[in-house]
Amino acid sequence: MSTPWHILGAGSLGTLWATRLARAGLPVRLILRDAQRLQSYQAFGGLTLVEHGEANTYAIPGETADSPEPIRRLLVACKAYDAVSAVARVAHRLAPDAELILLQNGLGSQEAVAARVPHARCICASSTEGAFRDGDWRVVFAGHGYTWLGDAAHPVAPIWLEDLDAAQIPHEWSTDILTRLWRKLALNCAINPLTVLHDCRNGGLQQHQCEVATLCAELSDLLERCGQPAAAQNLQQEVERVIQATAANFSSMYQDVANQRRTEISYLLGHACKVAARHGLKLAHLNQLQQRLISHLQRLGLPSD
Ligand code: NAD
Ligand code: KPL
Repeated sequence: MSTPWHILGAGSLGTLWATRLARAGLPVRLILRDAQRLQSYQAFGGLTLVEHGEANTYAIPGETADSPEPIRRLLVACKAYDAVSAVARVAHRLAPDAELILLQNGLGSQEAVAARVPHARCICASSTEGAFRDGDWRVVFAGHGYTWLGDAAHPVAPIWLEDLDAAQIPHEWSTDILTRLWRKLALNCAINPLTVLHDCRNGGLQQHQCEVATLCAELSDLLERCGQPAAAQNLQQEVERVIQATAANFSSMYQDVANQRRTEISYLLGHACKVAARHGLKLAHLNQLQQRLISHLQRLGLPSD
């Protein structure tokens, strides 16, 4: 039997992956937060994926972190701020050859997870797929996209990519995953906080072109300074292209704030400002943006970390 996929975090992306893997006949186990969530899940009888308006339910077995089965392949599908604590709860179950796939947006959480489980192979992912929950244990596949996977320490692709082919999860093995993660971080830093502060859709930033351009210039300096010149190339043009292409959408950070959910600020803007400070780089506008966003979140009573 092929190696089971353990899915840590049955939220939007976790469900999107779990249901497609299960649909392909691959063994999948969901690791739920606690006995209460497990009971709720079992009462529902499975995870539902809604795609092109059609809902299908998959009876994927669930368990908690203290289940005894060893874990060889773990998809970490929590938010960046939950990733280390969630992985710590299953660390004792990781087999000596365990591999972790980290789906978190931004940067910082991947390094923290790798430090917590130094013997496991950690593979980072950057995804443009989109999904959201529209009910308990139910997820809507909202945006078809692509997932790049890579391991900055070992360029060799893992054998289980064939499971992703079977599950029809569009993907590519990337030998420059860090560059991809930095590029996405820069895009998110140039767009997401401003949509929150100006209370607008992505397209609304066309009214704030100077502000966007100033941030792009500082972000490009940062990318150059931290050894990511390829991620800095034509950043402003790419940001303007994304603003135009996604003009009608609300950014993920905007949606988090609108739904009174904690944002991943520390792994986006927070990470950028921290790395800049470490390099002795003064990025006045980026720091000011971080302060404005923190004050805004605090005024709304939301966590600012
Ligand atoms: P989500 O909030 O929908 O799901 C996270 C899940 O993890 C929740 O169900 C939560 O209960 C669970 N969780 C947290 N701690 C846990 C623990 N200790 N044990 C078990 N479960 C635990 O989040 P999401 O939207 O799926 O996002 C996950 C990551 O993927 C984020 O970093 C996000 O930025 C990134 N991402 C999401 C999308 C998307 O469309 N949703 C797209 C690209 C990237
Ligand atoms: O990734 C995004 C997000 O909303 O998180 C885009 C659409 C690129 C805006 O930054």
